Amino acid sequence: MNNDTICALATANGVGALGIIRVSGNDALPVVQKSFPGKNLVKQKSHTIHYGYFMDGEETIDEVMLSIFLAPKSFTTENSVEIAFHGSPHIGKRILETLIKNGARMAKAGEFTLRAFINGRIDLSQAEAIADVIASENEASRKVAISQLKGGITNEISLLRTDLLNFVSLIELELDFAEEDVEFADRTALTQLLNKIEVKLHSLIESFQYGNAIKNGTAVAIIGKPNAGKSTLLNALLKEERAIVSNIAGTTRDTIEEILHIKGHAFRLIDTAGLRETADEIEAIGVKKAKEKVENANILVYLADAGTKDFSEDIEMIKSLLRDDLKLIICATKIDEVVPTQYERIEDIFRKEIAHEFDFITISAVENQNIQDLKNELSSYVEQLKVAENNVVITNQRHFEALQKSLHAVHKVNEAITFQISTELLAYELRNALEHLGEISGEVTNDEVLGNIFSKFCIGK
Ligand SMILES: Nc1nc2c(ncn2[C@@H]2O[C@H](COP(=O)(O)OP(=O)(O)OP(=O)(O)O)[C@@H](O)[C@H]2O)c(=O)[nH]1
Ligand SMILES: [Mg+2]
Repeated sequence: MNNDTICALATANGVGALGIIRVSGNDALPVVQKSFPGKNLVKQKSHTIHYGYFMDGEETIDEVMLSIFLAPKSFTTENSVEIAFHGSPHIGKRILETLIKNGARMAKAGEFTLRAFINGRIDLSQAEAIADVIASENEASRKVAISQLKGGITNEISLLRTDLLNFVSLIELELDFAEEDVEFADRTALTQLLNKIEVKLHSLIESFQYGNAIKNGTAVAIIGKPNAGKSTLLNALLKEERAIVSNIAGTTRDTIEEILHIKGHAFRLIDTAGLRETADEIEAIGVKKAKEKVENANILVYLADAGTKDFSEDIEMIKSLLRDDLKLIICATKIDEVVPTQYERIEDIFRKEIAHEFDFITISAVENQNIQDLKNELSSYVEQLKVAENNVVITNQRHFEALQKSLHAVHKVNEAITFQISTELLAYELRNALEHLGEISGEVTNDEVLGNIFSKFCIGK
C-alpha cells in the first residue's frame, strides 16, 4: 500500500463559516509543517488542536486550526492533519495548492476511505455505509446506514462464515485422507448449518426490497390511456401544477418524475405518455419510455376513465404490463362525472378479467376525492415490506447480488450432500459459498470491485 501523502477538501465546496482540508499519509506532518512555522508539529501529541497561521512561503494565507491524529488512531490509520480555515472556497484552493507544493498530492475520490479499508480499520460494507450515511436524506435511510456503519451486515455474515469455514477445514482434511475413506465432517451437522445459513440469507435478501425502498424510494408508474387524467393525478398528489394538463389526448410525451414523501418514505412518481398506438414519432417514443418505466417500477397505478364504455383496451394494457413482483393499483378516475352506482360495476369488470391481485380505488383528481386513499395504499406497500426493528436491512445492490450468489452456492452444497457427490466437489462448492459471503465484507475482493465502489465517493471522503 502506497502511503504517500494525500490532501483534499473535506467540506462542501462553497462559502461556509469554516472549511476543512484533510491531509493523510506518512509525511502528513512534515508537509503541513512547511506552511505552519508557529509550532513544531512532529513533537505534538495525537488528538491535539493547534492555532496558528497557514503560510505559503512568506505570505499568510489564513488563520487556521490544525487537528492532529497520529497513526494508527486516525480515520485512515495513517498520520493525519485536518486544517480548519475560514470557509472561503478561494482560501481552500490556496491551501491545497500550497500543500501540493509542499509535497502532498490531491486525493482521488474515496481515497481516504479506501485507505481506512485497506489498512483494516473498516470493512468494505462499512466503507459503503459511509457513503450511504453522507447520502441519507431521511430518518429511515439514516438509520439503516448507521446500523451498517456499525458493522450490522458484517456481523451477521461473518458468524455464519466462520461456522462454514470450520466445515471446509474438516472436508479438506477428508481430502487429505482420501484413501482411508473417513468422514471428519458430520454431514447432518453440516446440513443443519447450511439450512440455518439459507434461512438467514433468505431474510437478508428479502429485506432488500425494503432497503431499496428506503434508499432509492419506491418507483410508482402512473399509466393509462391518453386523457385518463394521469398528469392531473400527479399534480393532485404533489399539490402543485407540475405537469401540463389538457383535454388533448397525447399531452404528456415524455416521462415526468417527482419525489413525494408519504409518512417518511420517498416515492418516485412517474407520469408517462398515455398508452396508445400512435403515428406521431415523438409520442411513440414517449409510449415506449412509459412501458420501460413500468419494467423498473415497484407499483403500477393504472388509471382508467370511469366514463369509459368498454374497458377491454385497459384490461389488455394491464395484462401486458403485469409482473409477479409488481403491485397493481387500479384507479377509476373522473368519478365526479359518473354516478356512484357505476363504481361497483367497473370494479367487477376488472376483477373478472385480471387474475393478479390488485387494489381498486375510485378517484377524482380534479375534485381531490379519495386521493388520500391512494396515498395510504402507496404507503402500505412500504409498510408491509418493513422488516422487524433491529433486523439488518440490505440496501446495497452489490450486497444483494453477493447474497443471491451465496444462496445459490449454498443450494449447490446441499445438492452435493443429498446426491453424495464426491468430497472434492463438495469442498469446491463450499469454497464457492464462502467466497461469495466474503465479498460483502471485502474479505474476498478485487481491484475492479474496489475501483467501482470508491470512484463513486466524493473527493475528500
Ligand atoms: N372531471 C374530471 N376531469 C378530469 C379529471 N382528471 C383529469 N381530468 C381532465 O381530463 C383531461 C385530461 O387530463 P390529463 O391529466 O392531461 O390526462 P393524461 O392522462 O395526463 O393525458 P395524456 O398526457 O394526454 O396521456 C383534462 O381536461 C383534465 O382536466 C377528474 O378527476 N375529473
Ligand atoms: Mg399527461
